[in-house]
Amino acid sequence: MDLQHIVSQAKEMFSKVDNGHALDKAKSKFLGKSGVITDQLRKIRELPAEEKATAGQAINHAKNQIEEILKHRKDEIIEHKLQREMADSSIDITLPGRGNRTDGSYHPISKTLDRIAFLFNSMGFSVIDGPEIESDYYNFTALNQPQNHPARSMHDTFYLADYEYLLRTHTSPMQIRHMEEFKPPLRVISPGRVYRVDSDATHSPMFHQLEGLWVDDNISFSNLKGLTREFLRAFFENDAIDVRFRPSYFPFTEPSAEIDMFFENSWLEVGGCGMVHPKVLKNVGIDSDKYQAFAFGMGLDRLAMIRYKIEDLRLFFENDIRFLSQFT
Ligand code: 2NL
Repeated sequence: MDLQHIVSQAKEMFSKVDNGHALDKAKSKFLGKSGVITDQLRKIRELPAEEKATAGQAINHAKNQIEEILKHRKDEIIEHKLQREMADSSIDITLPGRGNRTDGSYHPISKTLDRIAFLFNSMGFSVIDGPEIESDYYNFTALNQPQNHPARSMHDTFYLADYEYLLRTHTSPMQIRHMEEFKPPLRVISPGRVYRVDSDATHSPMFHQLEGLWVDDNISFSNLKGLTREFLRAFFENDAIDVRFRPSYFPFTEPSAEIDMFFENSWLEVGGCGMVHPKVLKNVGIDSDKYQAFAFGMGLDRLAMIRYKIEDLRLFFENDIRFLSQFT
């Protein structure tokens, strides 16, 4: 049989198959146990001795050619398969990136708090932080609200361990702890989560309070008014904002006032304040003949609602991404 004819037969057969399995089958027709080339090699035995060497060389040459063609075709098939897979795939690696969609953003309450901390820092206040689970003593008794004091009913909360502990109803307990630990003069704000039994569009069982405290030997009620007014004007970026103090009552301050501000044609209540009650100062070992102190409390959530014009307090706590992503 003409060896070159066998080689071109192999070439033609290999070129007609398009997958590895079919190629293996075609290969065995030439190089397998009973393949054409194997057959030829076997037949060398029958040839006269002087022809054996030449025939052997020729057959091996043909065999090498076929193996070469096979390898080439195998590479082609692999390459085609890859090309086909890339064409079918929905990933277009030439498209530009879509950006990182998992970037988070600050919660409006956090942004508001950062801003408030910055403003008070610039007026010499430090920020203090403390436990949300408090003892009855720090939340009520130290603040001149002993057991059975009627003002306690306005601050009903969630209790733990048979009423021995509770979720703080204001951040004042932290200020009490601070006055116990450090000597005046003191200037701090204590922002944080507080809890009350209350729930509707403008009240949430958990909300954020911002309290401030200044203890010094030459401060007065008029400083308190000036400070709260300056803070509100800076916070709302409006130097024309009017602030009004309305007489009020808190067990821990005397005198006490509600803080109202004139905003977009009406008076809004934004917090309460007063001169710290002498009994409270006595409870923390501060001599009220030597020092005066004033304190104020505001709803952080309420300040954020006014600033961002948010109508419903509950939006802050529902974690709806459509709401939160507007505060990047
Ligand atoms: C409000 C009113 C207020 C205070 C908080 C305070 C703290 C200490 C001593 C005395 Cl340690 N007073 N804090 C005083 C008056 C009012 O909060 O409407 N908060 C949302």
